[in-house]
Amino acid sequence: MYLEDTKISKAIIDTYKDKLEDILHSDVIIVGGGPSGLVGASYLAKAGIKTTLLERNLSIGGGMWGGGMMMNQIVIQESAKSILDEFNIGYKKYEENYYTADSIECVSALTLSASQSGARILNSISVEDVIVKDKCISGLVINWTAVEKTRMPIDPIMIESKYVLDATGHDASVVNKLVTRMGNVLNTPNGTLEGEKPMWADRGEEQVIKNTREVYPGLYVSGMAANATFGGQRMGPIFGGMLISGQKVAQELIQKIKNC
Ligand code: 48F
Repeated sequence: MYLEDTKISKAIIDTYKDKLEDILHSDVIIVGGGPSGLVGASYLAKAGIKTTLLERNLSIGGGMWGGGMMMNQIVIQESAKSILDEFNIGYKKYEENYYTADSIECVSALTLSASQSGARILNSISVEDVIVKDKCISGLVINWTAVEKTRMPIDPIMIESKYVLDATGHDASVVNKLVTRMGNVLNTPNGTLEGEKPMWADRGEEQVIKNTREVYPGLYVSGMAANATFGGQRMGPIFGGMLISGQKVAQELIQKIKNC
């Protein structure tokens, strides 16, 4: 059958418009498609929560693709092994409490699970600002990453949600924007970002789970953004904490949304 050039274009325009319309209102918007954001998106969507995940880059996966120094292997500890099992990701025991997995398989499996669970995933979109009403985050301001990168003077559009999850890694870019706009309003010791502390894998992995929580009404942090916000150590290419952080934030949000 003959393939019409413009029919292909129209199919893309029509169906992408549906996606954009669909994300105008979400229960949870996750900013950042790294490991913690992807795991969070997967659990939330599986629980029937309307979840949107926005990623600045063309590819989903954040810092996981490159393993350690571009050697595409990651390390996972015992406490996160059950999450690998749940997502059907293969791993090998290296030593007691050290398991290795292929970073490409991990990103692919987490992305497929989030997408097939019903999370709406949009790439090449950057979150550039927050919507705050009555001292509560109620949505985000978004634009094409291409606009951000070329600094074209083009106005963004706005989307709403009950909750926002900052899963933007080291940048903690949603939290940073909130502080720029509102001052020291965070639920941290100094009301502002406490900043990431030096490398200490063992400590950082513990802290990232503890630091995964609400930092301002309506705004949660997970993954490295949680340690940047609450002042935790960095931990490098061990990823168990990232996975557990995504699981923890999803469990908390599911409970909050279902109880209200
Ligand atoms: O950094 P990232 O992988 O987040 P994470 O889940 O995982 C951290 C680890 O990868 C690693 C580590 C492990 O021990 O320390 O660093 O905390 O992914 C964050 C994603 O957020 C995107 C960014 O492109 C990346 O893919 N991102 C950042 N700012 C924005 C954004 C923004 N303003 N809008 C949309 N996406």
